[in-house]
Amino acid sequence: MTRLTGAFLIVALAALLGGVLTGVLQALEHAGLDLYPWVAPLIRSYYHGLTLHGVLNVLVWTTFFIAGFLPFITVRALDTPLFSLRLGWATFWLMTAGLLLAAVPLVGNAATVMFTFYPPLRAHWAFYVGLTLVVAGTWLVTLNLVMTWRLWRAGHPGARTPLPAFMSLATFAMWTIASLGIAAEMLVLLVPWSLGLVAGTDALLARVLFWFTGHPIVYFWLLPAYISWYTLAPRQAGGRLFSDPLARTSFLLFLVLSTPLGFHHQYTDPGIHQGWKLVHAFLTFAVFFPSLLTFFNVVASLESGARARGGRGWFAWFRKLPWGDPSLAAQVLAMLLFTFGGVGGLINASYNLNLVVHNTAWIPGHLHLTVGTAVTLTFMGITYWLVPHLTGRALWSRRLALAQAWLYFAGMIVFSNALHRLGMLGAPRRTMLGAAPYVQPEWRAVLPLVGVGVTILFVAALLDFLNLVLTVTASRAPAPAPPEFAEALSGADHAPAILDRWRPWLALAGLLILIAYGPNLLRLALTTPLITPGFRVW
Ligand code: HAS
Ligand code: CU
Repeated sequence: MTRLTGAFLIVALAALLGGVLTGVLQALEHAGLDLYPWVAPLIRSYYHGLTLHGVLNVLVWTTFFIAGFLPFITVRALDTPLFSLRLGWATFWLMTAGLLLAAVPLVGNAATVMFTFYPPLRAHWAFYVGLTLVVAGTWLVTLNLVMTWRLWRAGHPGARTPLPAFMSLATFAMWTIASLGIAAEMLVLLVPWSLGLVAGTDALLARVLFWFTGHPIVYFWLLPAYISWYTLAPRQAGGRLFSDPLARTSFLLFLVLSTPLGFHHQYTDPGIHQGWKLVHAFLTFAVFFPSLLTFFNVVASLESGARARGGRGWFAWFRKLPWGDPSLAAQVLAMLLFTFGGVGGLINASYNLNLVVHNTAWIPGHLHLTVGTAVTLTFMGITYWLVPHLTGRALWSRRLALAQAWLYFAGMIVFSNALHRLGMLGAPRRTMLGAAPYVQPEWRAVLPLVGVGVTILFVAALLDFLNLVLTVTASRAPAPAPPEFAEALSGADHAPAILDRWRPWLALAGLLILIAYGPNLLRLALTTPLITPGFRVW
């Protein structure tokens, strides 16, 4: 199990490094420093680099980290071995093979279609087939987790599923339902089209299927970070989880509500009645709620730790958190920035405000606070105990790790603030602004900050890699024990039995998806002629 988790982690971190290196180029380009001519044989254009950055960071880094981390958490929480280690390795190799297949056209500039791969941009078939294999691999993770849980259940009839395992299962159950959209998009539209088996495609149908998965995928990235915030961080802070039943409720709400709201990415798309967009907007406001529950529960838990360490006052206790622990510090800093990411998300979700920010630099501002900080900085914080645990070697330098977390926090404040401001001034996203003739004077004042922020972020990321590499190669001290799961002030026995059942919630999730997507998908599937030709614009 240790080696399996480690294998996933290595691929994840390698992808993060690739994404970081390509990301720097984009930001410096915005700040007026065009380095693309220097890397021309490797990266052919701004858009080639941008696609690499997006795919490696949001799709590969997250997915591989999660596919390694959650099975690790589950078997620890259930205190049983994984149902099948062989299935685990088969999953790893399937996902890695898919990744390598997709990487060939990606690196070779034959799949410069951004991480959203909207048709009629057309990539090489290997890109679509490779990504499909990665998704299929994640379903095998679900299978392994479910079987592990069933074996545990057989030996523990009537017992409440331990919270970390329950949350891991809920995360993968949610994702497995959500990923049906992208699987359909790949198998029905993109793969046959890229192979030349069908003559054309359709942008709207593809986008609907893409966002069916594309919104809930953000919770597939977020929930593993939440698992750490709920089940480990309170203990790392010296306290207890405030409420176990409330935590379960939050994850069940994510299971039910994550998928049926993808139209909030398509407010400006023609061909979908605005009434349906309104339904998805309201459901988006509903899925805000489990994050508010999380906010309350996690802050109360951290507070219990800080008070146990002598913290006083309404807010002053905050300083009494064990700030010297880099793993916890990274996660609390990630939480702080996530609050702003959440506020921005609400703005995005509001139909009329979305019209102001859609397709502007505001959106990358939002996504770097969420997946780029809440998720990534939390995962970095997790590696600070997980890598030592897996290798048996203590973290090379705790002080370097602390510096890394704070630098990342500071760099992201500068960077994301600049992007949000640029967006409100109308600067478009996904654009090589240095080459755009329409750059406004008021953008010019803000653009250098994009470069400054990213330079700080870049240093922080490199410090992270340096620390991990030195941990593996040069650290001699034995690793301390990994953090235990937090006990709860209000424990699992307070949770009503319905909170430990799957069928009612899965049925409810299916029903809501049917209502929110059924009529539109049916109409589009029946009426859409697949006639749009593919384009290669790079
Ligand atoms: Fe989003 C676009 C709406 C959350 C990622 N989002 C994106 C895109 C990405 C993304 C990648 O409605 C761009 C896609 C593309 O390329 O086009 N988003 C939301 C809403 C939420 C939200 C309502 N997004 C996320 C998360 C992401 C993510 C999470 C990744 C992990 N987003 C949108 C919309 C768009 C969008 C529209 C489309 C925009 C457009 O026009 O294209 C909510 O789920 C957010 C809820 C979050 C909160 C914050 C809770 C805070 C917590 C921390 C508490 C602890 C603290 C510690 C503060 C309510 C839990 C304090 C400590 C003490 C001790 C005091
Ligand atoms: Cu969304």
